[in-house]
Amino acid sequence: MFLGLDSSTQSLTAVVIDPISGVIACQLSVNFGSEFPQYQSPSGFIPGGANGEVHANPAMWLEALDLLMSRLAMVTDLSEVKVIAGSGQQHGSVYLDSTFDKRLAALDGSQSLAAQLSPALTRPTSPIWMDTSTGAECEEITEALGGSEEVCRLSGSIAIERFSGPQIRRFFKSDPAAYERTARIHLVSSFIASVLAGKSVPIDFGDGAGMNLLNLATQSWDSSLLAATAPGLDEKLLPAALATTVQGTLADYFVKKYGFSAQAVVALFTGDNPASLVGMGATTPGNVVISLGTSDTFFAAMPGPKTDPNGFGHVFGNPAGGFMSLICFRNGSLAREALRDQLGLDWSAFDREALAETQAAAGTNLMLPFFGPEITPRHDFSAPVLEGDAAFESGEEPGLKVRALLEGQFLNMRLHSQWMGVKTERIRLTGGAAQNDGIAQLVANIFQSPVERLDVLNSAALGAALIAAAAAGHDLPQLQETFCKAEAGSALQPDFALAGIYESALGRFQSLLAASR
Ligand code: XUL
Repeated sequence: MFLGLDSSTQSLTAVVIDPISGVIACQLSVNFGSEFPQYQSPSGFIPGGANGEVHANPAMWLEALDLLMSRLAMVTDLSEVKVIAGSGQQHGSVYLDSTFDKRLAALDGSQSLAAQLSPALTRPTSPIWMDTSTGAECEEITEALGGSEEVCRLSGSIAIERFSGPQIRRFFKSDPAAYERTARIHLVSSFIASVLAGKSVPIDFGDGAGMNLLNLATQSWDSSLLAATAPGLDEKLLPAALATTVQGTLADYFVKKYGFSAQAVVALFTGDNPASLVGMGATTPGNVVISLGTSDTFFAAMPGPKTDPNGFGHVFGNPAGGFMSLICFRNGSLAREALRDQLGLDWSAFDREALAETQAAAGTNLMLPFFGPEITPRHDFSAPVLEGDAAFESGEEPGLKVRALLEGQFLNMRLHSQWMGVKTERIRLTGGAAQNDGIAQLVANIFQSPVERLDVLNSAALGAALIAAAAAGHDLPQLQETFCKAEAGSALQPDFALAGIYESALGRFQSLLAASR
């Protein structure tokens, strides 16, 4: 059996797979907010931070690891687990002094992980991906490199507030003595992997690319980015490596306390998005995952390290080798819900009015679907922009508005993923709104690609379990074939007759966008 863990913003999840019988043997989650109220982090982070700070306490993640393992041991024979791999929320960074590795090597089963390892933290809490406090540091790094294009060309993303490099720089500037005492900097992923391995293990290429520090072309820490971030940083990071590499045996602590085999090994952990790419069965170029959530995300495998000339999208390492894109759209469900409420509709009316009753209007009316600031494209929109016929612009036919909003969202996605230069051959759609047949058909029509829906609950933790099995020599494409199947009957073909209509709508959408910014 193979164990995948995902340490996300709100919870720690485990998925155990048996690749021979092709079954998920067990899935379990521990919710940080409800299980550990003493950390006062109901949604997994400390609310009310000043100046855009969003931090979480790493001790809480450690308590969750102990609790999850104890619950897993009650329902699974953990001595059957051969390899453990995992993923973490991306960008979160953990700062540790020189006692960390000694503490890891001497973990005592009679005490908790949190009690034994927390004293090694040089920064008591970790900035996570929701943090926006590093605007000044992003500017300084960008200036030192001679501009955003260069930071993006080297690292795959322009300097971004939530990325770990700017966060490290802010720590160095605000508490230089504590930075100096920091011997090791980990990401959430490599921190948890290190605890399991009983020694500090590297950051992988997937998660490492979310730091503005990894050189995509050489897959190693970039000396000019390191120098622009903080002094002595190279000594605090281990060389980055591929996720599927095994790092050593599981620490004795877990063997004795939870009944794992002494032969169980730990593979490198990666970021939750790279792990999801694996868990959604989308690691080969041509496959695209669109996740419809509070924000929408688009991610896809890429053969080479191409970067977004506009600097909106990100490039990370693909755990299966090669690269992947990640593009976030802030106005996802937020915008869908805002329009639904404005028009006083429920979801089924949204679907019916928009899509069944307005078929003939496909590609006619345009809406820039932004109810507030957007990041792709980066602009402070305040309300949607409309361009179309009188019935649409006056709002007398609400269905036309719904159609134009959804078309606008997916035209915007198609437009801002073109830089990847990879032809979309199959889209795997996930997230709440993916279950809506009208929306799924619209995605197929706009991208002119088949769309499948996937019945995967915990795609990152499942991806991690597949990485664990691949690290032991199982064939990854074969594993994906078994574990990442589309829901029966969920596949939709595009309406090819609409290809030209949406091609022309895409051009008009682009012009409207250019005129509105
Ligand atoms: C990606 C990002 C988020 C986190 C969520 O850049 O910030 O998707 O990985 O866990």
